Amino acid sequence: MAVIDAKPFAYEFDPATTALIVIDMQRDFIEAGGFGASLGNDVTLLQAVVPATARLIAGFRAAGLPVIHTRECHRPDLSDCPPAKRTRGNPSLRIGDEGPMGRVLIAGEPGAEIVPDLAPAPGEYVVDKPGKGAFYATGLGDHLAGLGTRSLIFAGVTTEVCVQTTMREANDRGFACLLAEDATESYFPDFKAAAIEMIRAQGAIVGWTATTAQILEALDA
Ligand code: TIU
Repeated sequence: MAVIDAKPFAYEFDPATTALIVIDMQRDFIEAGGFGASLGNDVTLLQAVVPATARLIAGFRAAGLPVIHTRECHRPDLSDCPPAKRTRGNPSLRIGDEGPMGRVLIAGEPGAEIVPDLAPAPGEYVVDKPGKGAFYATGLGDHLAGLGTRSLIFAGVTTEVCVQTTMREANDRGFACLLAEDATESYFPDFKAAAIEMIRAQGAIVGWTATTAQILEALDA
């Protein structure tokens, strides 16, 4: 067993049954002209966690452990996009509209791709998901069951939306979840801080948190 001096207490895991999940590090959330920007957000905040996320991915690859990537996106005919999601609020571009990176949040369009620095390696599992959580309406649960995964390390964006939703889904499915604090980001720094607090409150009610350096050190040990 490996151990991380995590918060709120030590996180013990068997690397052989651990996977990394990188949530939605897509151009649509991280670059100008995408879905995140269309909602009125400052996307430059999210770019800051690309290097730490890249180090985490490299560490898992070097250890021969699974790296799983998710992408929030919809079918071109929008058949998997509930109208309640598409019509929500007053964005400058709606899901499916043509933007500078192609149609917003549509599978196969440039904006839906993962940023080049974090591109999936050949053979790595990529989950296209219509919701904020990565288990809803995807094959992720079956894939993890096939791998025998028990522990999940999380990175990606945004902390309080797709990362937290997926961690909660995973926690309910019996996975021991740990979030890399410096490899996740929100458009709202206060929301990131609050999400991290609520994940690890009440004796790790949703999961643990630790730094990328701590995680990599534990993998090396
Ligand atoms: N808007 C926002 O903060 N996030 C999302 O819509 N999706 C993800 O978090 N991936």
